[in-house]
Amino acid sequence: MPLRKDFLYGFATAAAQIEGGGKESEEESGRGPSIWDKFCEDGRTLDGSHVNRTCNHYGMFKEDVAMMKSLGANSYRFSISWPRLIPRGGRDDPVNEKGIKFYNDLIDELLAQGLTPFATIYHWDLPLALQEKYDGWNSPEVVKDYVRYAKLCFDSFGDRVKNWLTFNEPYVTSILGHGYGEFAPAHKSNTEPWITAHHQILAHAYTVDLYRKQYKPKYHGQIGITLNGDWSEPWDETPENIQAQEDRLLGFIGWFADPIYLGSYPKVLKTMLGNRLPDFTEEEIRLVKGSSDFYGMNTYTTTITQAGGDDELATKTINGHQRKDGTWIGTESSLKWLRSVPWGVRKLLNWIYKRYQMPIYMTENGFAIKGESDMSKEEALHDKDRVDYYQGYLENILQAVEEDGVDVRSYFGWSFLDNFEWASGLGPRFGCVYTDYNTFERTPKDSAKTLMQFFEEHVSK
Ligand code: GCO
Repeated sequence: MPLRKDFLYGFATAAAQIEGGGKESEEESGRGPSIWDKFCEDGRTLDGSHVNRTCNHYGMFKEDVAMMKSLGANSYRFSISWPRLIPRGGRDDPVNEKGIKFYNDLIDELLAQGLTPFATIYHWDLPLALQEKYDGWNSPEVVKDYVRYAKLCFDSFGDRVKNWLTFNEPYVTSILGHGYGEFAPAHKSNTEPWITAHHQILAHAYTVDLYRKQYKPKYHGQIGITLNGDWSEPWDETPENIQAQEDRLLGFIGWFADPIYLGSYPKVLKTMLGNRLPDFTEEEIRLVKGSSDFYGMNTYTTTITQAGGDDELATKTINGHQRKDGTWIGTESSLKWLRSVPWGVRKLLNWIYKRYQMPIYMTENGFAIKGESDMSKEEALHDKDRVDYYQGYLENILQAVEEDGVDVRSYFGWSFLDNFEWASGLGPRFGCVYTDYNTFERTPKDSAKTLMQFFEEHVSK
């Protein structure tokens, strides 16, 4: 049983990470600043790079679509920039027509080339004005502003975009943006993560309700959320470490997936957080439960989990890549949290499928090779560790589908281009296509071919 005939495959990107062509062109485009512009201006990126100058996808989208097409992709996952459409973000604020035109042109180009658009409504670039006005995701006001923004997306693009993601990885923006202060808006707090997450879940649920009532009947599209999550193995087989592994998966994935697919926050979170975890009203939870047409899945690595730790932001577990016997799992990458552990993805797919029983759309998976930013372009094009990563992960995904019966319906490699890796700036390279940051020239790496060849072979004709 190979992959489904309608399997979607290609590459994933996010607006803030690839669109910027430089300060002037961004200003000219009418995009308002996001919390990431401020983050960069405050000097918080590792290499001093600025989100307004990344890969110039804004100016080069036609070439990019043509390249994806020539590589063999049949779909493209991109995100829409809220401050590009509504520069100040609020429900009564003016719309930037140039922004609408940009995404219209992109979508039309994709369709003309036969690629199915898969659009993320929010991939972390909150309009800065909303952060300043009412503290962004901390305020329930943001829910209404988000729904208006999503409605604008459906009204403008819904006739052609049939696959929608409300949010990308609310875990990351909540924990890293509002807990550890490592991502925008750089807040350090042990209460904000659960409030900002709660508001994202509500904004998601109200938006899905709107889509299902007003747009789905005429456009027949589908809508869901995409969550990050990595498999974890227990440190050893003692009951406390087996429990820690389960707690880790629930605190990481279940925090969002449990309310959305099962109707309540996981017990472990309630026990750990007490009244720091907000409650849903009955009316809210009726909307939240069942508010995703599929399970959107981003995954990168596997960790080893141990009970203990005093980190109240991460369900009191310790996670790393070192086993009890001192050996390490997986190939190293350019980032500490990421190692290539192909066998973990099959276990994770099984865990998710069993618990939530939804069709799975894999919306991100990828690797940044250690030392790649110091390599010459020639060296970087032969990206063996990334080729190995993709081959290993894809074989395991295929086994999950063929042998375990997991229903997987898409796969998007992260990422199309080397791009702006948030707080790490332009250092780590995740692209299957090499970006020259001086000239914006793009050149496919070996991994782009590996990836597309795999689907050419395994998707039913
Ligand atoms: C994500 C992030 C991406 C990152 C990627 C690599 O959705 O996880 O959206 O933007 O670049 O995960 O860290």
